[in-house]
Amino acid sequence: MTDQIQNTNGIIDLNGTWAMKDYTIGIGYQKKVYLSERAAENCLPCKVPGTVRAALLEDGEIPDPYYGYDNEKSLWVEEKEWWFFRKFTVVENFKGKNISLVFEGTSFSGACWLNGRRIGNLNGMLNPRSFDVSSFLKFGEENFLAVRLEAPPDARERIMEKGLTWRSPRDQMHSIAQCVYGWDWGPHGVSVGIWQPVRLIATGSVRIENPYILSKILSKDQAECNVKLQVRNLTAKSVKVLVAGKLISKNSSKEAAEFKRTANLKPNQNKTMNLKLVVRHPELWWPNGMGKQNLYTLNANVCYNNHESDNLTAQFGIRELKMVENQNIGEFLKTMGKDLGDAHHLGKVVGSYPWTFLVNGKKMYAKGGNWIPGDQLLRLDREKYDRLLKLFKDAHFNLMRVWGGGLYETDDFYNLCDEYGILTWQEFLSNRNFSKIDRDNFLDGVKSSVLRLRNHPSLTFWCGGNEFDPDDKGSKNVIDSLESLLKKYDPQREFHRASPYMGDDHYWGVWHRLEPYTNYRVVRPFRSEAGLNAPPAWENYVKFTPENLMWPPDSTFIEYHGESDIRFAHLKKMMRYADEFGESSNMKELITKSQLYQAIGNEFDMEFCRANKFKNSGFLVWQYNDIWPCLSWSVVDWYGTPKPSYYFLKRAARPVHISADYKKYLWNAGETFKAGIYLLNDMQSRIKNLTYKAEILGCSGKILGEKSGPAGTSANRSKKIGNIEFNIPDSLKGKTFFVSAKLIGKSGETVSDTLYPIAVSGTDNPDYYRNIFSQIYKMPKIRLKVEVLNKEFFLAEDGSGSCKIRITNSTGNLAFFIGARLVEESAGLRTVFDDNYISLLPRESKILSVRLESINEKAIPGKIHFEISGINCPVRIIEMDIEQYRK
Ligand code: BMA
Repeated sequence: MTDQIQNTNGIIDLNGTWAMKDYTIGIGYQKKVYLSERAAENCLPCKVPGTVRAALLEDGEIPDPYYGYDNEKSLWVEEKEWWFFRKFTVVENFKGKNISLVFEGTSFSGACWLNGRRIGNLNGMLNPRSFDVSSFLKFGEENFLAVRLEAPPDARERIMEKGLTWRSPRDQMHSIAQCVYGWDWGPHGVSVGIWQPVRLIATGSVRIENPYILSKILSKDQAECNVKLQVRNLTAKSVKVLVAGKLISKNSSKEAAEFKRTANLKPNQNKTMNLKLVVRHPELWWPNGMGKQNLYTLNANVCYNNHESDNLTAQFGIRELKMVENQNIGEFLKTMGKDLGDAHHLGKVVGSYPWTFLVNGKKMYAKGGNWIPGDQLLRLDREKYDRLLKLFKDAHFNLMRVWGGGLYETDDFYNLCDEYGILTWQEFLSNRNFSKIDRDNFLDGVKSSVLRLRNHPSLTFWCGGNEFDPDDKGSKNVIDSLESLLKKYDPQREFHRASPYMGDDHYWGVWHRLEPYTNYRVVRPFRSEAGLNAPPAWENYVKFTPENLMWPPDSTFIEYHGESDIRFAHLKKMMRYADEFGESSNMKELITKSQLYQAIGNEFDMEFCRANKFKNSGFLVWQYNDIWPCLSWSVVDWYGTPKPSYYFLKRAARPVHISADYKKYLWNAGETFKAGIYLLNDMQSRIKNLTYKAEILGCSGKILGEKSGPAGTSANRSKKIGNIEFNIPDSLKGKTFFVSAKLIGKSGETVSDTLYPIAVSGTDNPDYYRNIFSQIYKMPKIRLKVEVLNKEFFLAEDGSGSCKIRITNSTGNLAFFIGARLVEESAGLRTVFDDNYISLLPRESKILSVRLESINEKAIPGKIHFEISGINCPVRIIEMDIEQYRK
């Protein structure tokens, strides 16, 4: 493959199609395939950035590893050495320039050769490499680039049982995302390949690098930007250079500040230039829900001998972030000491980081999730990030924890977080203990990532990693060095040694220890992990599950595509929760029940944390996304389809929301059920003159109790606005009732609403949860009225459109857990629902807005169908004739 490459701004892109070939370890090198005259024959095409397994799949050489147990069929990739080849020409006028060959990420280790000469080693998935190739390149003729890579040797030490490979987490030895060895939501499968871009960068003999922009808000009308730039003299003589640049508002394209400075550089000197710039009328960057995401660009260049020698651009935002102490932290610290039984929950150190985010002087309650790599085969295109992060923003979320066993996320991820107002915290490598790590290699990877990411306004602080003790003998030293390195390269950001540590909580009693979701009712300064596991939507589940493993659920399969560890009894846990709604008779039903529990549990946790706002300063659901098609804690599955839990959390995260808090959901007849009613206000303005209405409803929709009152609270505050109590009669033994709460606006409109099922035990055992909600499956059947409000529909040239669907319950009964989906949904035609998995009180009606997104207009078929059904609402299909909306 030879390309005539265009030079744009001194960058030569070497991404695209390469050739690849495997050898037994050592053999490719022995055969000297890095020499063009000995180049391998019968190569396969592969995409860069990309991985070997992704290429083999595309080339039809392996079955889809995500189907059934087929992951096993391509793990042989880890046993081989892989060679990648690329031919290219470089235009004549590049001669005399300083040219670097940059690999932004290769997995895992190896070396590269240019025109037969070894130019250096590649070592570490998270370690970019840059080589000076000025004297290795040929100009105006063909160049031959060869790269050799192999998996780390411990990838081959697999845990096998029942002929299958299970997760094999180990002490962190390498600069590699730990989850590639398998995690409890992902299979074993170490990615080999050039998984990040490759490019040649050509400059003159003085370079300008590593911009670092810090902003300070001086007043409403003025901000100060401190710009640090490194200017590097590549020559062996003293030079005088001119460094100039501009700050430009992305919003208005207007220039906000400019600078011009001369500098004298000694031979080979690397000089840091500090520039203090004043920006008048700064347009601040705000997190999602608090204001606009205004961004600025720094364009800078260095001139030497009256010619531009190098230039750079960097995106940044003007915002100030401080972490401040939580309310009542003293109270928490008193109990914390006693509470340290399980180091995994709170870390071992008594004390707390400040956990409240203060952005541009305003307190922000954090709502969001935990992020893991988006694909096991590392097919990480911008569209995929965009869908997931846009959904995240739509859910009123504002904080993502980039979990430590994954990646130091990509530029696409961070650029989108900047654009969508998603704050992040980025962790470094995860797991257990760092005593065996190649420390220098690890720190080298960290340094590159910090230099790459530190200007993003979305990035809040750095964190050592996930669930390990950063103070134990093996790790302390490494974490201390990490901290010093971060102080040096990003002094303005805080560093947390680990998560959990000093006040953040990973609560796993619910799910791993089978506790009911009301056990989430423990106030911690910050809840950074908690969640419930559920399979993806039925129509996605069937895509990766072979027919013969479908029903009854096969425990090995569920574990393989679930917690990836045969000892974890995944199926048992799944049934523990799903069976509260009664035994299932098919997989589709089991999925619905499992998803329903996940949805209610997560919603309750978010609402409980919010109700204790600023004693607790945030809730992050474990986990937001998936690495492959699986049964996991994710709220959006690998296909990009939200689970019901996504919509329950979205409602629970509404800036203004009403919620109920009860200490348990399994009661006995004769007891008095009590719930506190809370008004949750994340707006920066106060709420007044609203009312609330709480009701207790029987399964048939009959009102058994009622309470209403005024609702109001000050800005950015949660407040208990009322109580509802209900003496549970004997007649409800073994039955279910519902608590409904509504926040009602001045004109009688519903501002926010919520509904919770509560069970009355049929036995005397308070810990017997099986079947407690089975009455829900016997509720009177309701035929829903479904209408498409066609007038709202349009179809744009890019193939996007939107419509509204009105769903009405015209009966006197309750319609529970109603989901809508597009039957024709596919990778090329996606939907985004503003709300879904709703319930309707007697005679209630709700409107769902649906956005259709397709690759192009033609990807939308002539007719589309929405399928709507609820637990007690038989399927309704509505058809829309798209033809009439085409131009
Ligand atoms: C925590 C996380 C993950 C894990 C999750 C569910 O331990 O940090 O490592 O996937 O719980 O078990």
